[in-house]
Amino acid sequence: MSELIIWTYDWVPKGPRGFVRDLRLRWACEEAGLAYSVRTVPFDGRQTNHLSRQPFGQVPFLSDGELETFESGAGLLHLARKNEKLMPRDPVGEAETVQWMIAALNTIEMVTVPWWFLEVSGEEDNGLADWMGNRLDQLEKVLNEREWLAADRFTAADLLMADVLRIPEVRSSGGRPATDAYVTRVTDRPLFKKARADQLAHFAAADASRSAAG
Ligand SMILES: N[C@@H](CCC(=O)N[C@@H](CS)C(=O)NCC(=O)O)C(=O)O
Repeated sequence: MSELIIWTYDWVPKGPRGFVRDLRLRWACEEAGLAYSVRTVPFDGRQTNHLSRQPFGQVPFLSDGELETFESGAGLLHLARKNEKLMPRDPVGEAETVQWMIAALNTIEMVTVPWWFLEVSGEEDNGLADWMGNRLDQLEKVLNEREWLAADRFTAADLLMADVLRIPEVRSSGGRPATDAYVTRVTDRPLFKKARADQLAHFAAADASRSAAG
């Protein structure tokens, strides 16, 4: 079997630690029991230093033998196809899982990320607040009626949706108890905690080698 390699940065500032999207792939491998290793590209010079592998200079990307794929969603789908724990094999369960993975990225994260950028830029009136609030209200109705998004059990769709929603600021307006309970339920999983701890340890070790290098 070919070796799975998750590629991330060699270092990032403290702010994004615990949220860098290699965590999605680490967590998925852990849930599926897939062996993997983590390798790095330099954070410094990221705008140009690995464009042949990730055309936007970002991370993560994933290699699996000859195959290499960027975008955390694509990496997650690749892993989900390998293991039923992440995505059921029956056509209905699979379609539900894929549909909610795309919804996490293209309906929820597509507004939460720009909303958050405007928020941290100090804009007094965040013009995306209503749009994001509306999407989160709609999702709250769904989560009020079910424990998991697809196939009545944990899948890669929950992994991705919870990872999008766990940014504390996104849920800071409150008033969506089903969503809060969902995020807690998914991120209470021991293998999420392991993946997060591993990412934090990776960047802490990078601090140590940076300061040793002077
Ligand atoms: N849509 C991409 C987004 C990747 C992304 O935003 N990666 C961040 C780390 S979580 C990054 O590389 N940021 C540095 C940059 O954009 O220069 C994915 O899901 O893989």
